[in-house]
Amino acid sequence: MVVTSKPSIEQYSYTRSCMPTTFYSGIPLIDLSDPDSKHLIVKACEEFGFFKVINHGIPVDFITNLESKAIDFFSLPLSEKEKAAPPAPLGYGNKNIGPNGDIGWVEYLLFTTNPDSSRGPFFSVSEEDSEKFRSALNDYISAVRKMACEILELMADGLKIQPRNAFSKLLMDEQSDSFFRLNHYPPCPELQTLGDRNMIGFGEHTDPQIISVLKSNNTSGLQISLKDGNWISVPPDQNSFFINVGDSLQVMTNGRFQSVKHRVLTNGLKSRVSMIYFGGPPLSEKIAPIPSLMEGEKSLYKEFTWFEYKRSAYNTRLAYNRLQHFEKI
Ligand code: GA4
Repeated sequence: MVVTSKPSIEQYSYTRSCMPTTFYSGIPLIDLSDPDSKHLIVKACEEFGFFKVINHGIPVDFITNLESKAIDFFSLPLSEKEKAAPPAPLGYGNKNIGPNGDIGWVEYLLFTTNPDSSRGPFFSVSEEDSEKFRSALNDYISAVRKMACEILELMADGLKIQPRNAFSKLLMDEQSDSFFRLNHYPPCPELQTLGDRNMIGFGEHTDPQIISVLKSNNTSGLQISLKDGNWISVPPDQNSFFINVGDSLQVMTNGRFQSVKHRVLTNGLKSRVSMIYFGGPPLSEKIAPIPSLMEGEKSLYKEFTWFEYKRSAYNTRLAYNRLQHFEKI
């Protein structure tokens, strides 16, 4: 992160009148070992588009290993980070989010989970470090993808969709267009001088893909928007995963599940590190409501492929309602 002087923090966005440390206690909690979890998952996706997962079965070593490698990377001098993973457009990013002028108090590594492209330019710092990092990433991403698929299959069961891999097969497809993101939100001590304003680490948005799996350290900052439009702060939990419904799943369920609007607020004292897997379909996949969910209902959306949605999404600012172009009037 570039070291900032006081005046430059004014270039960031802020929100007023919310209390980032008042945590919301009603986030749905899904125990993956509970035989009833499929019904609870469906309910959580309908009401929040968001839930927390425990008993996930992901080896702790995979998590701590990747997290410590991410921290090592973000601790490098800026010039080293830029050299090790140049943005092209994936790679290391600092403050700038996406191609359309959004900025946040964040630095990150962003790449596709396709094995070929993740080989890319990462960690040219040392060949040995690169190899270790790649192996930590592969272990983590494979385990998280497996859990995401299990959750998508429970969703399909809960929705009585046949076959039960109707969603998960899209993530397992060799051509699946999935992403992975490591975010570092440095603390911003100058925040104390800002009164009741909160600085934006990552601006409000919904995720375009099917499902996102987020893991963070114990630092607060993540907020989600409830259906009534109120923002609530998610209590951090370093031992659990958080799941977001993405825009594509909203379409595939014909609006029964809602993609969740979320954002991250900057912390004045502690660093926040998060790791997010964005499970997406192949580029050529038609995104449309699953026929068995329609039962006499009309599709709320015009037909489109994931490629068309992505192309349109990359022309928008973060906070934009991307699905509106694809809604039937
Ligand atoms: C939001 C979810 C993921 O982080 C992401 C983001 C992507 C980017 O950072 O390049 C986008 C954003 C995200 C949606 C709209 C466009 C694209 C930034 C942006 C302004 C990697 C993704 O897939 O979509």
